[in-house]
Amino acid sequence: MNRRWHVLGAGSLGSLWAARLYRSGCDVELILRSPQRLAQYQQAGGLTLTENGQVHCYPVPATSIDNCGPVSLLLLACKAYDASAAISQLAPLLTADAEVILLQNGLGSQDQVARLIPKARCILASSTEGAFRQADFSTVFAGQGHTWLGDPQQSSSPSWLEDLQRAQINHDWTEDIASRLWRKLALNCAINPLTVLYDCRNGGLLEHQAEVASLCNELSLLLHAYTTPSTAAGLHEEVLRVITATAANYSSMHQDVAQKRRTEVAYLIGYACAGAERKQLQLPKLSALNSRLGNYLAAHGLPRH
Ligand code: NAD
Ligand code: KPL
Repeated sequence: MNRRWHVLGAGSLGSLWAARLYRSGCDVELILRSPQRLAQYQQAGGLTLTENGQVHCYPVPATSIDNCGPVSLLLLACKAYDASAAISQLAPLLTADAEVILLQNGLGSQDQVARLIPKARCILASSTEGAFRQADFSTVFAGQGHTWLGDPQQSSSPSWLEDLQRAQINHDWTEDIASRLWRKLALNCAINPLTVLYDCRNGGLLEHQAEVASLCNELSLLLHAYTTPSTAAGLHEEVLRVITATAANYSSMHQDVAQKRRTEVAYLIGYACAGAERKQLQLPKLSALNSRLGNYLAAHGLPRH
């Protein structure tokens, strides 16, 4: 089918998606934030992707936001805290039947975006793929994973899933994407803030098992309040499994802090604490952790939110 993919955000995941879609024969155009950024991209000659030790450069076509034509299928691949501003810039370009895939981690940004583009179909994504930027327009595909996609408003699956299949982007369509996002959020809340505060790899949390267990207890209560009982089941066991399986890795939040990058804390533990408050749930350990983390970030010159 003759459809054009637009990908906003030539960062880690945006580049990973754009390169794979492009090489599978899809019509893809990257949207860069300015003509200057476009000139830098053109000088680089395309997106470089390192995968299993092999390096390839893909000359994916690109445009800047001010020169972009109509957008009917968009992958929004920026950080959660940039999503609203990015979609506000693009909103005038969206066609009447536009579909927008929201690839942000955590929760909260998806609702903010959806409110700004009420006529578009917003598809939510939750991904366990791992990629990082080696240099400008150069990305390393670091961890195979899976992406779940779904639309809380409409259960029918979109026809462009066939493009993901062809591009070998591992994915599944789910009718309960909200529960997937909540579960991932709970997992991230149980692991990431503690790795920052103890300045350790994920495996370092095995020395703080009581703290992890009491957090999982509270996070399970939160999942019960917002999702189905099966979404809350076995959270502590899964958290221990992930800590063990990723023992040698630094969590994404730890990496952000170590590189002095803003974190997505407002969309992770910040969102969890606000959700608890909305339901009048007392989650003292989670709330104390959020305060400690906020103080730590501020002391390191990073935004608390
Ligand atoms: P990233 O910082 O590498 O890339 C984001 C890109 O968006 C940057 O290049 C930035 O310049 C661009 N951008 C921001 N605002 C823009 C605008 N208005 N116009 C044009 N470009 C704009 O981030 P990432 O690692 O790709 O993460 C994206 C989302 O995916 C995050 O929510 C992250 O938590 C989630 N995620 C990432 C990974 C991973 O391995 N990288 C895995 C799972 C989930
Ligand atoms: O997703 C993660 C992250 O680092 O953001 C894991 C590895 C699951 C830790 O929470």
